[in-house]
Amino acid sequence: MDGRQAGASPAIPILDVDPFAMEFFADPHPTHEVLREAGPVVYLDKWNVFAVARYAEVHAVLNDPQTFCSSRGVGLSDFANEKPWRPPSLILEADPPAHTRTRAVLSKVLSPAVMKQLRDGFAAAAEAKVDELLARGSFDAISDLAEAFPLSVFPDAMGLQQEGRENLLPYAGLVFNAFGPPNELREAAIARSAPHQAYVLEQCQRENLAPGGFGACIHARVDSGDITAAEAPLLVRSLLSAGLDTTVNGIGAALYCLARYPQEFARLRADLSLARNAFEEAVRYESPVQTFFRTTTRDVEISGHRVGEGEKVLMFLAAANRDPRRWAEPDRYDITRKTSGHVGFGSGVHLCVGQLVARLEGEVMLSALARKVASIEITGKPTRRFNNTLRGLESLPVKLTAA
Ligand code: OVV
Repeated sequence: MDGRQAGASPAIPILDVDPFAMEFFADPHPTHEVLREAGPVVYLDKWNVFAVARYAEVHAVLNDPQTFCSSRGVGLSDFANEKPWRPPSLILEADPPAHTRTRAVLSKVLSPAVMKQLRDGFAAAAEAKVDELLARGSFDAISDLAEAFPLSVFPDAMGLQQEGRENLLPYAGLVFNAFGPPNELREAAIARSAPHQAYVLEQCQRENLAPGGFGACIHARVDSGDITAAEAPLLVRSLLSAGLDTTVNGIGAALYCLARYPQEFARLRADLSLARNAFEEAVRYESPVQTFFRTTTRDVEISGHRVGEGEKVLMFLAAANRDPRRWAEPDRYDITRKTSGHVGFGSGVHLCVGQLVARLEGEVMLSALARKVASIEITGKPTRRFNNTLRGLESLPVKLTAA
């Protein structure tokens, strides 16, 4: 006997890859290829998880939330066995049917009609930021632009007080590190988290959120009976967790792409209507959110390979977004690519509920750059920021030339 039985699933390759190690973060793409080519599903024995890195399987897992649930956590930690580091999110870490009601609330708060009201203000802020940076000439494209622009629009759109906003990026960094394994990144972030958590807890309260903002709009849904008074602060917390660092890294990705591929920046300058797709393609190309986990709710076959109940399945969104089975020239940043179907915002019932805010920020910034800037030159060595879930730079020294 070779240990196999008729009808048994073929062996799942076991890989000695740590996708939460610094060496991996420094250059993940060769290892993404190894993961994709090893098979439709692999096992990573460093963290005892199954993983999918091909587009078809990532898409399939995202679109079967009954089998691949979120309510046991979308990080490595299984909430069925371990106490979560904070009360679970009512949207991210929930499954239908509970998820459906909270999702509907945030979906309305971040709707196309709301984006229409925000657009002119966001566009004016983007133009002012680009004018200011053109006057400086040389600056850091991460701190001075990719962080500064979202910080100039998102906290106001939320309705946050001025005081304490410096806690927002550290809190988000913590949230995204906490999805990872108990490595140094996660443990250090949690160890320093008390002031960041205290700030966010306080700002989620109704009395601290200005009228007209996303936060007040969430609390208003208590009065209409859609959510309870206890649920509202937690839904505000979701926007504070997911609404800033993600767009920082999305805009950072787009800047890094346009700086590295000046021919694509030239194409954007020649046709401003490409701004929105240039941002979308940067989300595909860099995948600011690299990974999420699901947990199996039953024994399941993934492309003919058996996975038992209660197993963590790691989805490599970034690897799916460059799978040559799905994308032509996947490693090329092409602002006219048909980007639809990329999983940089996820897919299925959990598809990013804030994607319209992200796209609005990305579009107005790339449009302002395309109108006002002739060239983006990288003037120093970019350095990488390390996070268990987010991919992005710490620093990108650039020099802009006015159009
Ligand atoms: C998509 C996302 C990331 C991080 C946190 C949350 C959501 C949340 O709902 O808290």
